[in-house]
Amino acid sequence: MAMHGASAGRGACREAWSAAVPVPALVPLHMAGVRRLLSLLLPLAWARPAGCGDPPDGGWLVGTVPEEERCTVERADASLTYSLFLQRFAFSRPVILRGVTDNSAFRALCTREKLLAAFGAHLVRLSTANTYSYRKDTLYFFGDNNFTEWGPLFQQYVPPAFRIPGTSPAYSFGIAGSGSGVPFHWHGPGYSEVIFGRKRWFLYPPDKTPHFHPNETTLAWLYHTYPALPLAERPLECTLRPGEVLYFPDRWWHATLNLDTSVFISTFLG
Ligand SMILES: O=C(O)CCC(=O)C(=O)O
Repeated sequence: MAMHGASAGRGACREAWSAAVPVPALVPLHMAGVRRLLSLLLPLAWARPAGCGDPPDGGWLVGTVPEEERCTVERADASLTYSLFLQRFAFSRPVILRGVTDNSAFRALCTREKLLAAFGAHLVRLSTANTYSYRKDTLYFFGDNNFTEWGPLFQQYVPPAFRIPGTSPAYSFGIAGSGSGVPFHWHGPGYSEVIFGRKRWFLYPPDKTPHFHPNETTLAWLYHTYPALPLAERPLECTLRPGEVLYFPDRWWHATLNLDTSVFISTFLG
């Protein structure tokens, strides 16, 4: 896995990373004890926010999967109040929130180098879709986090403040290669924030079942099914970038496609 992406310049910071030393792939060798994990993470707790010393794109690989022509998911900024969120979005449609939380400290812990240092020796279970038995060709790490091991990292994450009454939050942290994704499925409401990379989302309301085949990956669906959809049958869609948080309401169909290697964290409201 390459250490740095091909995205265009981040000024002076870029040079420092062009000679990055390769590190072992993020593949687990054995389960380590909590004691060891904490000792690995402790120095990270003092990490400064991402800055000049950090690689562009967190050291994660930039992909070539295309973005949508036009983002059709509404966006809101920090001026969105809780009552407006409840009124306009919580129970009716998705929204992308920008500038609602500052996760620069968490982001600084999620560079490839830092995650390898803290978790590179740990066993992780790779997942794919969670409603059907899809062909396992876009496996990636998400949704099966051991909260004892990953807890110290999660403690640094600042989730979006808006809650849905009667629900409580649960995190799911993930790292995914370019071209991987989860095909259409639905469940309860939640948030998904991109920490590094880009993640493209496709969404349909609960009463509009998407055209898709349970054994088809999102990438295959994008190339084979999506182009033939009449405009009126296209999903809502948008590509999320670092710092952006998607809110999806209860039972909305959604599929994801990781355009780059992406690092992300979901907050499920169950
Ligand atoms: O973030 C992803 O790629 C998949 C997340 C998702 O759709 C889910 O966990 O339900």
